Amino acid sequence: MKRLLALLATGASVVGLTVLAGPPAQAATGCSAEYTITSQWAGGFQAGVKVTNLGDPVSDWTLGFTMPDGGQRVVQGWNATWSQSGSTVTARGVDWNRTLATGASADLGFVGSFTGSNPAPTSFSLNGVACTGSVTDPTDPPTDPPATGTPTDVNGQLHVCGVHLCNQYDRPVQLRGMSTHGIQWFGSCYGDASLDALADDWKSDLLRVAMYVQEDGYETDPEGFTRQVNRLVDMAEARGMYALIDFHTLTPGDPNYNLDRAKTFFSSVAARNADKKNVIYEIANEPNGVSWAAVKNYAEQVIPVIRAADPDAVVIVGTRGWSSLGVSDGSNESEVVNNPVNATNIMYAFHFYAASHKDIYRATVSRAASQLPLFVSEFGTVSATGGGAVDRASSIAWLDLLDQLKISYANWTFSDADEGSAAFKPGTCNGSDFSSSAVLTESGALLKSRISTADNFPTS
Ligand code: IDC
Repeated sequence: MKRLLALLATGASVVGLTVLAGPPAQAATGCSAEYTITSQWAGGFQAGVKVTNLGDPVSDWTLGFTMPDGGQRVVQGWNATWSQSGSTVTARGVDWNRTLATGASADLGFVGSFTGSNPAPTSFSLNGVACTGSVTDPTDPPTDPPATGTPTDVNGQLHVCGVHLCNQYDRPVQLRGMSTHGIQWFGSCYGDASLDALADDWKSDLLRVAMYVQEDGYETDPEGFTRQVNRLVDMAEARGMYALIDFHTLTPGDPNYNLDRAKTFFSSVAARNADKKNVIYEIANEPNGVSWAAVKNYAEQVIPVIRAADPDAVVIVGTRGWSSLGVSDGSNESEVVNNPVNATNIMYAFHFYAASHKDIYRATVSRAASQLPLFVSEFGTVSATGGGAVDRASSIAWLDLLDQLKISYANWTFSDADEGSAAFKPGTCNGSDFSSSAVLTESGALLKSRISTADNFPTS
């Protein structure tokens, strides 16, 4: 267990340093706060605060702390409403973390600026009560050693259990990975070298294979695209990654337009891949301009085709309003909760683009997650156009929320497209370097740092 004072003495601005506020030997009374500087650059830094409620449950909370150096300012924060007055910083819980049971934690963070030194904050308090408690040092060795082996070795055939994705031990897991761009355009990004990097360096759990149906995709060459998808399924399998077969309908938005194509495609890929354990089927990328009833009708015709060939695979169903659970069409998750697809072992897709979709969407996911099995089969760190700047604060708020809820995700895109959502700089896929930091965009660097952390896959 680390001690705040001892660590402060060693220099709290060291990148990656974790300190605990409060003398750990004291009996737990109210709260503990754990402050970590995750990165630091000239004049700026990013920090995380993990606050744990050690007292009675709270339904609303405000965290306070003091910045000891006059030049330290919170610039932009996430997972709380942040404000600063002089050296006093306050962070108030938001919809999805406002309630904290005894022992529960909330992870918040911010980007800050500083002028002098950048010492760790002091005087953490929760609802006015000093955080004098202690928590187990996260760097202590875990009692259960992490499972060894690839994601598919450890987890085997997946299935839906309650609102979660569960592994072969019937325990919830979160898969974190990347989506291809349209394989009709970016085939050169999906060879042995890039997929080795995805599995070995990124430690990705999954590859989403985005097979557009229109826009020069499947409809132009059904057999050729089916072969390409199967090839990528095999390449993912060889590297121990799950493969999400995405029937990437987008325009037109009514999936029923492609119903016959979907039946042909899925009966083929489901039969061919039935014995594999690494395949998940996503039957309609982003329904739009169409009712939930129409999407449900489509799902109830396509799912039996898959089940007939591959009975045990998980199937993901797109939702209304570009897979926003209806929110982008002025609706919400209740239309699905009240009228779910008549099938088992399915999940519902939720997509977001962090610069466009913020608190209302996050609140929807945090509400819906206790009622519907959700899978974020596509999201971007930028705007819904796929371009523009990375919205770092919103992206981190989203990723923290998905981690907390154990919702699996795939990021758009593992490609070198000339747009902000791409992980690689333009031209990368013409070369052979997919591993160095020089080939990553800002979005790619952020996602690689999130996806490559150790998985938590229970094995008993
Ligand atoms: C975008 C691509 C872009 C392409 C466009 C049209 O990034 O290069 O020109 O599609 O095909 C989605 C879709 C996804 C979009 C992405 C960004 O699922 O196909 O990709 N997006 O606009 N939904 C919301 C955003």
